[in-house]
Amino acid sequence: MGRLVIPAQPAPFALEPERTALLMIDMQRDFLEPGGFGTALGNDVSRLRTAIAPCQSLLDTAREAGLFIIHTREGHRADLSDAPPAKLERSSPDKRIGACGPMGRILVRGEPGHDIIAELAPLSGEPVVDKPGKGAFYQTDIDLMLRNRGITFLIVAGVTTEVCVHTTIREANDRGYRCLVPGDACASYVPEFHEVGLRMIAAQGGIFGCVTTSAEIGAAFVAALVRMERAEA
Ligand code: C5J
Repeated sequence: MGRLVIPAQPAPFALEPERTALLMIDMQRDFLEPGGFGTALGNDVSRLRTAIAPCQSLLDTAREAGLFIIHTREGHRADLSDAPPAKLERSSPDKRIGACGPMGRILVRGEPGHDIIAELAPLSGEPVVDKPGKGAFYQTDIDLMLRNRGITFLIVAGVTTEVCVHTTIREANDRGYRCLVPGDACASYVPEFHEVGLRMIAAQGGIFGCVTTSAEIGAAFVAALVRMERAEA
């Protein structure tokens, strides 16, 4: 498909599709549907749902272009042996990780709330990485999977902007990946954290990466596919 240049802040982002992966961060029922971890922390989970349609559009684009797609889920073993006490202690016992809620035990692997929302269900062949922390690189094999494929560019979307998306981008940036963040495909329970989180990524010449929209990414890939079809005709 050749090199693509996507309009972005603070500068256009050039990527090679063959070396690009889409990371869909934690689009789980526990964060996006009432009755899960988001609700337990006192949040209005409907705020996160603005990211669903842009994430669907990104998945369509990535699948059409044959990009490597990885979905992540934050959660813990049933015995909580991989959950640090500092993380467990944050809320009252009936609302913390491992407590029983309407979607099963909160943020526990295998429970209904831990699943990715139906709208963004992974297709077969798209790996799902279970992570015990905020960052997708912490205590997971994601770096190995990306390096084995020769991936150096990441498109990172999901929730929440300032927590798991930000932590993942920071981890990726330190490991040398070039990150592009479609801001409309990320969301936060706190709108100003979302805004400032995106600004922080693109600040200081793109200190953690570049910020764009799902529409810009879609348009760049469509244009590249059209160019390819014309060249082949
Ligand atoms: C949080 C996440 N917010 N996926 N997790 O605890 O951002």
